[in-house]
Amino acid sequence: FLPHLVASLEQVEQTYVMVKPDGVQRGLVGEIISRFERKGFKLTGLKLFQCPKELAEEHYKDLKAKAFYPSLIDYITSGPVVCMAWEGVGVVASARKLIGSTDPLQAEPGTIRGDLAVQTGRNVIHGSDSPENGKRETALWFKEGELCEWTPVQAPWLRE
Ligand code: IDP
Ligand code: MG
Repeated sequence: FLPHLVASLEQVEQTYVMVKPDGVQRGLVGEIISRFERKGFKLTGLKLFQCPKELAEEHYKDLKAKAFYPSLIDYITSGPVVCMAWEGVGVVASARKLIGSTDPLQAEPGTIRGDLAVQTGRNVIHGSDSPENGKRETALWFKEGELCEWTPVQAPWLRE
């Protein structure tokens, strides 16, 4: 039994995180990126981007039947977003914890939505809800060549 081998077999995940237009307009981009940076995950993609309507519709296709869907598409396309791809063991669930509950009034203090937002329709950030969606959404929002494979110098100081 070799613990370091078991650790190296742990699944490295990808998640897609996005500062929504309200977060960009409110000047929260640096604050939000720094929370993920300080946690210790690896940034593999980053861009400021005006989302076309078709992409917003594809991203949120599971919510198409909801009454708020049209206003959600308007919201996401109302100004530039900041698209991020983050990588690491356990990054999908951990990012969701850093982000907090969908309704910012229910989100715990210390989370991004709990600290920085008040309404579900202006909840400043998106994060993928499963490893499968992390891969799917990263591929949806980033083109080939926009992601970087690299080794942060801090890697041996984050995981034994
Ligand atoms: P999540 O972003 O926490 O994963 P989802 O249920 O997947 O939450 O909903 C996606 C997004 O749709 C939310 O982040 C929010 O912007 C919007 N949304 C969800 N529920 C409502 C609602 O009841 N009113 C308005 N917007 C909503
Ligand atoms: Mg969701």
